[in-house]
Amino acid sequence: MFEALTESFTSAIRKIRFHDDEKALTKALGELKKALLKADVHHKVVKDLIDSVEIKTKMAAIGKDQFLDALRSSLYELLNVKGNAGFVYAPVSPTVILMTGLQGSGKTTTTGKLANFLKVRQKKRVLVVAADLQRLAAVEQLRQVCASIEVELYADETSKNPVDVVKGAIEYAKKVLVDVVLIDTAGRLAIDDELMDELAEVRTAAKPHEIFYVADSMSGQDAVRTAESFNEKIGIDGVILTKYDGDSKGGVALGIASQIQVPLRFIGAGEKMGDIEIFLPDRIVNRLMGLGDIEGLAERTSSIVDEKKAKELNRKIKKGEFNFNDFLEQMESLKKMGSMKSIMGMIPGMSGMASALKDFDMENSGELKKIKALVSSMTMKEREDPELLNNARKARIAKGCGLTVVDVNRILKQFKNASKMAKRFSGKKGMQDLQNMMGQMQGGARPR
Ligand SMILES: Nc1nc2c(ncn2[C@@H]2O[C@H](COP(=O)(O)OP(=O)(O)OP(=O)(O)O)[C@@H](O)[C@H]2O)c(=O)[nH]1
Ligand SMILES: [Mg+2]
Repeated sequence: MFEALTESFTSAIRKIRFHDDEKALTKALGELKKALLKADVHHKVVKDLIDSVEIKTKMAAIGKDQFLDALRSSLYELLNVKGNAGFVYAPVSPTVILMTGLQGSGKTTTTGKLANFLKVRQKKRVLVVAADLQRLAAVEQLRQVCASIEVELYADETSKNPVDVVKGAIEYAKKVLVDVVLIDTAGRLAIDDELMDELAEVRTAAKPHEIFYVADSMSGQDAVRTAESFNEKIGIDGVILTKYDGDSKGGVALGIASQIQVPLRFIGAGEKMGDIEIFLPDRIVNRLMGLGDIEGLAERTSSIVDEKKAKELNRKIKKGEFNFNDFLEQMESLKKMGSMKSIMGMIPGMSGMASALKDFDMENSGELKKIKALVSSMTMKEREDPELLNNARKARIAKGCGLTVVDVNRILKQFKNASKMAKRFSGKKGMQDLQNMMGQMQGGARPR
């Protein structure tokens, strides 16, 4: 995420030296301007940003540090508009959030992602409400989403009236002491009066603390325009941009808050439940300037990995008891974390590597399929104790999973290395080792 934008900023930063003249500044600003316009940031937003950086740099005397400070504070001002940031809880539970947006923008998926984020990361009890009674199968879709993240769903398929459903849901939420209620609503093809009226009625019934507008970032400046008219008609408190993974330009995220004066709160970048990130201006500024976001990375990991499980795993690794079941589980959770590319950009100094990894697809990787086949051909005992694997067993397994013995040996060796490496990283020097390894990787072969 943000690779294109980060590249624009870091390349402008590289153009400025410690002590410099006006010509160098003009050149850096000119390049930045071109890059931002290319990234589809609205021209007025670009102009304001560039002007602000120029004035601030000149006021402090032209030089690299001054330029960095100016850029940092101008970016922060651009992103930090009046309103809440991240997820904000109401003083009295339950916090009620109404999810709105055009048809297909990603409301239902985002409702699930947000529920998962609040449940796993913030340990909240979440109730998701199915108030889309327009589209056939909408309730069923939401039910599947909720089942996959193990979050409770409130639905009433006999009802045709979302207002009744919402009233029932709020009453229930209060009774069973839910922390957060997320209401998924019907999509609108365009802003038409009938559906707007329905939304207004739902709003009256739900009395939400906040209304989130879910916008498809791939629709570019259209996303900004529709968010603006939703804000005029219904009033919105936050924007969530979705499908950011498919938006190679990404500039909408930079401009939307200042353009409509409503803060951007979350960004969705992928179809999986873990593919959501909280949008906090100061963190994003660091990231855009190529400084990474370790906090965000930790959050991302912990929204996937169960803390208790992580501790247990750590214990096993240290004792050398890491087995094939753990291995498979780790692979699965890496998959849930989303693409490697989006993760790399969060590690300081690694943003440049993100583009090299863009084609590395965990889910469809042939290697991962082989590993899965291999593990599923093992007996339970073998999975728990890799030491059992003698030649006869290896031959049986190879047959069972349709691989050659050479393949089986190679994967087993990989597993041994992974388990050794894990043991190393679990120690005190772990992070240092990991960084060294990353450094080597950067100069080494690219993963396929
Ligand atoms: N790549 C990608 N796909 C997404 C993302 N968010 C949602 N989608 C996909 O977009 C499609 C529509 O998502 P939904 O969540 O059903 O959208 P919706 O707004 O609820 O749609 P309606 O209920 O019909 O109005 C689905 O295929 C999702 O998987 C995202 O961040 N990235
Ligand atoms: Mg939906």
